[in-house]
Amino acid sequence: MTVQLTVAQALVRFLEQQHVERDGDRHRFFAGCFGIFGHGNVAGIGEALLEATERDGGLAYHQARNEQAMVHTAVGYARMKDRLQTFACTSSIGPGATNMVTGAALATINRIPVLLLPGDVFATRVANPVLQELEYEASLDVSVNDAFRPVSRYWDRINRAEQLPSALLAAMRVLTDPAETGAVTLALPQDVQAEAYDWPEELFAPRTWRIGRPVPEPAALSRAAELIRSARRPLIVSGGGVVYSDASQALDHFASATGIPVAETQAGKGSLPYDHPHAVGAIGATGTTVADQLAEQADVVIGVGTRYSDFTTASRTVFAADGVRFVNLNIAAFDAYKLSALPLVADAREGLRALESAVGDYTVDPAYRDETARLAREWDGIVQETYDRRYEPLPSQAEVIGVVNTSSRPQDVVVCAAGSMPGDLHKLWRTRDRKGYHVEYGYSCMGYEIAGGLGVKLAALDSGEDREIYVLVGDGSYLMMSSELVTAVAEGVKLIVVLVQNHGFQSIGALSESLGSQRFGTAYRYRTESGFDGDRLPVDLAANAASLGADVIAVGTIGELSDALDKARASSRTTVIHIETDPMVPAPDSPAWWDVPVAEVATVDSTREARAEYDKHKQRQRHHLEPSARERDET
Ligand SMILES: Cc1ncc(C[n+]2csc(CCOP(=O)(O)OP(=O)(O)O)c2C)c(N)n1
Ligand SMILES: [Mg+2]
Repeated sequence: MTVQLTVAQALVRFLEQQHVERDGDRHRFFAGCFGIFGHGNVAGIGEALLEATERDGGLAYHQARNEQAMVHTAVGYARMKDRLQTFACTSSIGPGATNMVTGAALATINRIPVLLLPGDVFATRVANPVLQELEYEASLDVSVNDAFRPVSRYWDRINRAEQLPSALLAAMRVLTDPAETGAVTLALPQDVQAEAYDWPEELFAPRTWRIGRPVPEPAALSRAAELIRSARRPLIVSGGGVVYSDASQALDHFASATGIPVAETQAGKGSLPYDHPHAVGAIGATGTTVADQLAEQADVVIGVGTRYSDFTTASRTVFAADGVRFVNLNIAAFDAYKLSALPLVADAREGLRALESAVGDYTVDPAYRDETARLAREWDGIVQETYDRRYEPLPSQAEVIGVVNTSSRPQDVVVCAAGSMPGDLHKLWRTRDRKGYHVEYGYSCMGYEIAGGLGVKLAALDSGEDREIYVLVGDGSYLMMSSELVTAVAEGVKLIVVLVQNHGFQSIGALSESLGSQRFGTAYRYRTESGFDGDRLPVDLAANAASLGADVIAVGTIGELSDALDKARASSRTTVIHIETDPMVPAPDSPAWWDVPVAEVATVDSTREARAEYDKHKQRQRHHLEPSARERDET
């Protein structure tokens, strides 16, 4: 039996029938489709989505304001759903499509599933070049959508209707595979979208993609357990994989049974509550003094679900002990093998359970246990002092974080992505719920905050969860992309946005200063004859937010901020709270380094001094090349 439908209609019908199942819980994979229409998709996918509105269980359409932003929203949603559900995103051809490339990179780097459906130029080429077509003289087979290839985990162009079924099945395999997932791009030539074809009926049968929990290979497990049992100062580094695998409980058990302290990466923050007896907080370049001190002396590091970014390893300086060895438990072999580790390629939850029984009665020395608990208490005291300090006349950013944290409930979610706040949040935010901390720090993309926050809230609503979403956004990120405030207003989805005005890129300003480049080009000021060093600009972001339809409260002090947060919580509408902070008050410093190369020759004295300092740090950088026990045994 066949069904006659256009390519776009068939695609939408197929998406409606895809389900995932993990741990016995089965649900639809696509929550809907975000889209912005143009000639490249309006009459193809657009028409198919219109038909879907007439159908029971038809794919729901959501309008966005910016194509990049709609991918962020899909990512925020999928991350909140532990990658078990996401959105499709449809765009026109040309600029609508390339606007999504940044979103695709963000999704792939963070290993979050999103399905991107950019329109493409005519497959028939009869009337080319179509409006917005890139003409690449060396090959008419190329369009701007080829730019998605390196940022997609699966990429295809549907030039003939017959290609659609195999492309859809390949797309679903990648989207639902935790080791492979990321952005999947199916480029859809605008003529092909509208073409009719007789599809085999079974293409539209309900399909369930089962998400497994692979267990570690027994031999690898016993080698890893042997190494851990020999450790005197072991440390667990918990990454995003722990959260996505819902492995917090298994991690809690393993840490409690062995006494091994647990440090967290940005994506892994929240895998244990901040006050868990074995939690030592953030690790790496934005780490706590506790975690970084333990990392420096660790003899065995157990990385779980982490891809060891340079922020986590402090550019490979934080694991400083001679002979330090790594055991990496990761669903992706690529990550499991990093830092010459003993690899355990497995699901985080199953892997942790297996490790716990494989290490038997091993526990750390009571002195080590006491030392980590004491250091963690000391750090928490520093956090409290930082929350409580009152700077005048302008508050510090850390105080703002403190008030938002203390006035939020455990299940509420903080969302952030770029600027000086992610580092401060990593160190200072007291996470009490495994989904309570949502900082996009794989791509650290300015503009993710509001759009991503919208996705987080949509996910909470769809799961029937009562969570407030606190979006923390700097003035720079806000100026880059605040458009989805309008989408939040249109959808009647409530966000609490705390907009921190400090007149420019203060994170990069501080970085620039530390590298001897004197904050060049990082403040928002009028141009004078000597550069952008005039007065501050008369920008009124509070008025801007109000003009987009949000409720706005402008505050000046921490007390006023606290009142405004109460008001925002009581309201059912999206509220933007505008506060100015003093960018010159830093949060408690992390002892760790970050490798940002300084000019080797320069006329500027401050740069030359910074280079000398850089060279000193560079000498501490490690390669971690020592072969794993297995490789050594074989030689
Ligand atoms: C899209 C994008 N462009 C550039 C950067 C580099 N960058 C990182 S933070 C930052 C400044 C952010 O400014 P703001 O949001 O005001 O935060 P602040 O640094 O002042 O805390 C820039 C330019 C980035 N992360 N993302
Ligand atoms: Mg700023």
